[in-house]
Amino acid sequence: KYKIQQHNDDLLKAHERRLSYITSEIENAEAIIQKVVDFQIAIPSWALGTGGTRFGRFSGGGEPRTLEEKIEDVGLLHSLNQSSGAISLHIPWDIPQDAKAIKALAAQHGLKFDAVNSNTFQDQPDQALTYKFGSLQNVNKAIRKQAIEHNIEVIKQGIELGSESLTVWLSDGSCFPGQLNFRKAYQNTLESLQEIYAALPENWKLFLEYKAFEPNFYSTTVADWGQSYSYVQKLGNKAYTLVDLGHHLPNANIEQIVALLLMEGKLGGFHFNDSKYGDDDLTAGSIKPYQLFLIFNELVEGMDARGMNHATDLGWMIDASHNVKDPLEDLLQSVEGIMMSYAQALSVDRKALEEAQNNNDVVRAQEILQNAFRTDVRALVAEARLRAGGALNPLELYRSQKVRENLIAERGLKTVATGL
Ligand code: PSV
Ligand code: MN
Ligand code: MN
Repeated sequence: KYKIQQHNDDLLKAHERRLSYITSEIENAEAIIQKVVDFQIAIPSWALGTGGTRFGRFSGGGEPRTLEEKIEDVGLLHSLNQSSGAISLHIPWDIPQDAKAIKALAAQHGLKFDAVNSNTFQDQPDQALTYKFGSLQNVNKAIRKQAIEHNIEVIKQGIELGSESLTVWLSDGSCFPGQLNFRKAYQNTLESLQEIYAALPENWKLFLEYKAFEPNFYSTTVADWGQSYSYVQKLGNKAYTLVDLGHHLPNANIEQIVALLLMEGKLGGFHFNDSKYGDDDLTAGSIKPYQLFLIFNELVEGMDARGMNHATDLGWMIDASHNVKDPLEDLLQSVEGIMMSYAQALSVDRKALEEAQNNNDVVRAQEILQNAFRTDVRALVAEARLRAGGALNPLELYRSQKVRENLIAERGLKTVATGL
């Protein structure tokens, strides 16, 4: 549909030149290509439109107005890169009225449903009780019950769609000292989570996402990985911690957090994005690419040590927001950034690194990692896309095919995607 064949033919010669160079440089190039082919990153339904900030929102035009159109947009990304074969829904921003039809539409685009996300951080128009002072932690039992029931409803909707995990992110916390009894807030949250956990099907996972601050600015009830770990540990073996890269205090060593959670068997998955200041939700790999590489370095090492399947054993999702860029272009960039970090991590000489570590050869160890990070693996990632039936340069094809212009013609210039 997007003239992928012709595009690839045009770029093939230059691509092959680059590919032959990199495959002569990297010993396991063929294995890397295969692993990249298998790797899929779920696209969040809420990142297909312009998010904006609390100060304003500048609509980009042609944004999806319905769940069907969101699925079409992810299908479009997937047809270009063959790496975005899943969509993550946020309920009730997304309301799958007719689950069967929605599932069939997704299947037409080769898409699966990744984790479903619940929302107890906003009040909905038809909602009886307010979440102003928290949801699962609330001092009011009826409010906790309402939030629990919402989560159970989200699980039910997810089952209909073939989803197999629930992501819970809680904005619960407090804005001023004294507002909250921390112990009671913890206890209420735990008991509420236990009720939600009890409603999970056998093959499902529950991901508990942590976040240091915002919207609460004094305390957050699930604020860091240790707190999330403490809950999921108590909940049981279907509960895991979810790492959103933007949810840490400045300078946190995220790669070490990832290594430890993985070692404890409690790492569930990711929300990839990048940030300079806080929960900036920027394009993955755009600000701190070395950090993203170091995270993948721990993932590859730790998953291999545990005999895990890279493609299927963790939840790989993007969580992003766009203010000035075309959301679809931004998502293509994010997926590319993630794939590059993954490919670079796969190229690390593990044996040599272990040797250097055992000899306390700091310089050598550092050189090994930096060498992998400084290697241009773009041709390997492009080759993976080519083999999977995608475009050698998805962004270039997206632009030359005037995809956004066509979407604007079809959907209009002033569109408001549902979501934040
Ligand atoms: C919260 O900041 C968060 O990262 C959670 O994953 C939410 O579900 C999402 O953003 C909402 O945009
Ligand atoms: Mn997130
Ligand atoms: Mn966030």
